[in-house]
Parts: sequence; C-alpha cells; structure tokens
Amino acid sequence: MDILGSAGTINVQGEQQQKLDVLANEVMKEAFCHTGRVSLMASEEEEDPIPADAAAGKYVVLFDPLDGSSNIDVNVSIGTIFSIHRRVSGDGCGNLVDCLQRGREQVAAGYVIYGSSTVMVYSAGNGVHCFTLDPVIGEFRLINHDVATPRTGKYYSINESNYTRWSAGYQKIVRCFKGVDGDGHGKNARYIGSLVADFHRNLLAGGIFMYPADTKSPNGKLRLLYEASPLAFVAEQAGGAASDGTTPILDIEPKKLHQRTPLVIGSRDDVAFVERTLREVEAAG
Ligand code: AHM
Ligand code: MG
Repeated sequence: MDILGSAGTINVQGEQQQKLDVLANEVMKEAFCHTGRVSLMASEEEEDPIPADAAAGKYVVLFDPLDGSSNIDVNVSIGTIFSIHRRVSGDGCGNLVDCLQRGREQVAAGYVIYGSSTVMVYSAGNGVHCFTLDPVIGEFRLINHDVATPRTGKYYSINESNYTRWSAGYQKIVRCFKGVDGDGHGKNARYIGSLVADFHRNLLAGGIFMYPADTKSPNGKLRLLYEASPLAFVAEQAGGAASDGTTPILDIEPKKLHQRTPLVIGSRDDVAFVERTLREVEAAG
C-alpha cells in the first residue's frame, strides 16, 4: 500500500501533508459518519467543518487524525486526538458555533497512541481510562482504570531549540527544571515531538509538556480545539492541569476553528510552578 512519504499537498495550516495524514483523515470521517451519532466534524486537515449526519447526530467531533506527522516516516510513536461536544445549534448538520465551544463543555475526549502497543485513553468526565488493542480479537481491553497522574513529575518536555525565541519567563522555567537556576527542580528531559506520545508518558510517569508562544509562533504552535482542549480534559480528569500560561485551557473561549494556543500541561504542581514563575518574571519586568 502506498502510504509513506509526502502527499505533495499543503493543509489549511500551511503544513506539508503526509500520505498517512490524508488517509487517517478519510478513515476518521468514514468511521464517525458510520456511527450515525455525529452531525458535524472538524479536522486539523480541513479548513471548514465537515457535515456528517443531520438526522441522527447529537454530537460534534473535532480531531487531529494523525498527530506527530514529522515522526511518521521514522517509526516514532504518533497518535490520534479527538474531542466530542454536544451539538448546540438546531438546523441541518450544525455549524461553526457547534465547534467553537469551550473545552469545559466537552462530553468526552481522548487519544489513541500508536507505539509499542496501540493504546486508547479517554475520559467522559468520570476519570481517565486506558485500553490496549488486542490484535488477536480486534478489541480494546481495559488496562488502566481511573488513572491518577503524579502531582509532581520527573520529566519536562519542550523543544529547547526554540530557547532564544521564548520569553524570559520560559527561559527561567527551563533553567529551573534543569537545576541551573532557582531551587533545583533537576528534572529529566524527554521530548519526542509527537504531542500524544509526550503527553502519554507524562500522564503515566508524571511530568510537564510545554509549547509556549515564541517569536516565530506568537500564539504558540498547537491547536486549541483538537489538540490542547481534549488533552486538557484528560489531564484534569487525571488530577493534572493544563494552562496557556495564565488561563486554564478548558476556560478559553474559542474564536476560530484552527486557533492556536500556548500549552503547558501535565502534573498539577509543575503547571502551577510555571504559571507562578511567569507571573513573577513578568512583574519583575
Ligand atoms: P502535527 O499535528 O502537524 O503533527 O503538529 C503537532 C506536533 C505535535 O505533535 C508536537 O508536540 C509538535 O508538533 C512538535 O513541534 P516541534 O517540531 O516544533 O517541536
Ligand atoms: Mg497535531
């Protein structure tokens, strides 16, 4: 099957699409339409909301069909992220208003990680549960019920090649995590470059993932509605936290479908440390 390499097309984000991005998007759309429960979808790969099933659908699903595209061809873990909202509009298949809901309004959210095994993690607002795919029976088996993430983590995950583009606050935070400034957190660095994989490791082992705004990406890189919000929902349900540096991700009012946001997510005390340090550095001018 011809599934590796670039598709030779550019998506709405201005990014090169891989063949697997395109295939995953088609598979997701088909699967959600098939349920008869989804009226409207939105995808990282498509500019506008995608109508599904007007008659039956009570729900709206937003997704990143294949997260971590740069890792596809080098056999590093990648994932799929999804966010499910109740439809709020009345007519037809729904419209943009159904997509632009706060993360707090999600009825369920989660992700699938394709790594050494295929694991699905989700929350419907009642804890976080992990399932692993048993390829013999073709079903997901529950492996981890009611996941609780550690309050403080041993890992920090950030693309440090952006260091000179960050604000003084983030530069200080990373120096603290390395143990060369402040009270010596001395955390271990782990960065895969697939959000799902970095998030999943930190969820289980404890840690913090950050993708701040920088001078190249003034609003951050990651997308609010189908990357940050669903993972924030999972993080909070597991006892962790997610913030854009000042505001909980789940409280941000979305204005645009492909809106970007800075993201700080993971162990609760570590996220609080980041918010506190950003405030202090800002106040000190
Ligand atoms: P994608 O959805 O096009 O794959 O982009 C999102 C990915 C995230 O998975 C990851 O956290 C981030 O981009 C890595 O970005 P960078 O290469 O700038 O560190
Ligand atoms: Mg992505």
